[in-house]
Amino acid sequence: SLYNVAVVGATGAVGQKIISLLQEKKFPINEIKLLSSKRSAGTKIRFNDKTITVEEATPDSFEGVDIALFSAGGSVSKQLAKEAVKRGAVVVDNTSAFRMDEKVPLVVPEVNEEDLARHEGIIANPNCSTIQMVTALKPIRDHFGLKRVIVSTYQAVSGAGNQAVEELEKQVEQYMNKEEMTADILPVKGDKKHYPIAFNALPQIDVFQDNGYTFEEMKMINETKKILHDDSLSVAATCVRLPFITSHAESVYIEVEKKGVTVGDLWKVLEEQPGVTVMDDPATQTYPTPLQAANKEDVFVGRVRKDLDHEKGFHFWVVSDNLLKGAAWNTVQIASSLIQNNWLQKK
Ligand code: 11C
Repeated sequence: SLYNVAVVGATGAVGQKIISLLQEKKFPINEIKLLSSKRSAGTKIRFNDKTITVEEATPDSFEGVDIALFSAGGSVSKQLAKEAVKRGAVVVDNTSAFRMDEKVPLVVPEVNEEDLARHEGIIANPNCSTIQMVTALKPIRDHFGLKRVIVSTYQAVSGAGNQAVEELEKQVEQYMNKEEMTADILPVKGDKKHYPIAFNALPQIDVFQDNGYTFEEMKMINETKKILHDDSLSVAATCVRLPFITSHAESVYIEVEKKGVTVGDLWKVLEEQPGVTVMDDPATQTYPTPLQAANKEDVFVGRVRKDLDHEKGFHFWVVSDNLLKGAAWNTVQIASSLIQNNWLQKK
């Protein structure tokens, strides 16, 4: 059968990718509604050879909608997701608004697809940097157990939205013209201070929490435990923004439970994991990079090494397109899984 689908945040960085994927994957659509803030309403977008005008999202926009894909920021989701559910839609939400809500499944289909079965109308899509890490951790944890994760991220500017990308491009021009670089958006649009991202590295993604970690770091910590169903897992994160446009990279240190695990063992289970591609050969300088991973759906893993001091410790490098597996592709996978498994009906 065919479904009525709404995309909320249709003109944003993630919304645009969702619209492309729905076409490319031939998602079973009867009617599509493209919704946005008042500011972007009126924009025209091509969809399957038709021109569709973006409308302002209001509670009544969701009448008759079966599946609503939200990526317009947390405040829009908080305002409208429940309104959509009230009107019969199932919501897949790309923001942090509901992720830690106990009743809301937080899902990466290759990791915890079965959690979708118990949704009550809203399903949360995890943060991009969490998604790519747990996709790589999943087979390792299943085969060898997992005690501890320490991650440092190298995150792309598109994670902060289209305006942040424009800011980077402007700063590069300013730098080349020997002008002073101006910054109004990064590290965080609403925060008090702004620093140039061009030719720089910013160890702040999202706002600071009382414990000294940023919200992005706490998202990685809390979401990883929720997705893997393991509150006893030790997770620490340092999240850093770098001046490239697409794909987040991560340096991950793990400690497994089992003794005697080798790098070859990790390669084998990672190669067998759906959604993961191993690119790892020092002899040929083979490893994933943000440019190579851009526009691809997979999570790429390389540089797998055994720790030199800790018998159960390993290091590796994970790269994935933050707007695809990190956001739009994971969202579309969730929507497809709901249909294929007959899980659209809420519990
Ligand atoms: C970034 N990870 O790169 C963020 C973007 O919670 O969905 C995704 C924010 C979120 O800035």
